[in-house]
This record gives sequence, structure tokens and C-alpha cells, in this order.
Amino acid sequence: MKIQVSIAFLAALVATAPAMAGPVSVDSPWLRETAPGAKAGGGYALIRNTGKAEDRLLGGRTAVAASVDVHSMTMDGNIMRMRPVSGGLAIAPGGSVALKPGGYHLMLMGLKRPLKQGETVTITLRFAKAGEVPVRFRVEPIDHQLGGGHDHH
Ligand SMILES: [Cu+2]
Repeated sequence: MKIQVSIAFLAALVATAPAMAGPVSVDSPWLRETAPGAKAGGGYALIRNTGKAEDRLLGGRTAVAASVDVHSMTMDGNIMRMRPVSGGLAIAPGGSVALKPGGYHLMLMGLKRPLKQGETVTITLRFAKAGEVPVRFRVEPIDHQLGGGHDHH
């Protein structure tokens, strides 16, 4: 009984293993599904840095879009504004940054086709120190939350 539980636990760990490059890991990556004809899409994940030096997320690339930029989102009165993060998004040593709806996010610009719920899209993220990290993003419905419902904070 105990062995069965352990194997199930290990299998669960493998299924949700984050993409890693040195001290940087990318957990719970997902893309928001897009409407037909949409030219941009949003990407989200939890990025952790267990190292002793700051790293910076600079952007990425993917086969399904012309470019992948890092954006911030802020409220300007009642208007939501998105801006590219200049110089990259800092991930502090021992810290983490959540890319999530309404906050920092990956912006897929020049989408070549709609992103369909349930499919998996590889985006190669580019960090200043960790370099290029290929990450498999799952396309989720618009109301999806970070962590796929396993994370409730
Ligand atoms: Cu954006």
C-alpha cells in the first residue's frame, strides 16, 4: 500500500515537473485560448530563481507567433495599459515572479493561428543568465487561474 502511494506521488511529480535551467524554473505554464483572427495572445507561468544572483526574463520565441515580449499591465484611471518591460523582468535571487492575468505576462505578438484549448505550444524563453529555456505551455480557457486549480492563493 505504501509503495503504491509513493509511485503515484512520483508519477504526479513527473507530470507537473517545471522546466528548469540552472537555478531558474518555470512552473505551471499556460496560454490563454484566443478567438479566431486574434493577432495577440497572453502567456502565464510562475518563474522561480533559487540562485544567488538576479536573473532577467528578456522574452522568447515560438513557432506560432512573430515575437514573444514581456509586458506589464497597469491601471491608468479606468484604462488598462500594457507596456513592454524594458531591460527584462527581474527575478530576484531566492525570489519568484508570477506572470498572471492583470499583471506581468508574456505577449505573443503576430499570432499565426488561433490558440486552441487543450493543445500544447512550446515557447523558448530567453533569460539574461539562464539562457534559452524551452517551455511547454498548455492552452487553457479564458477563466483559467495560475496553477491549474491546484493553487489557491
Ligand atoms: Cu500584453
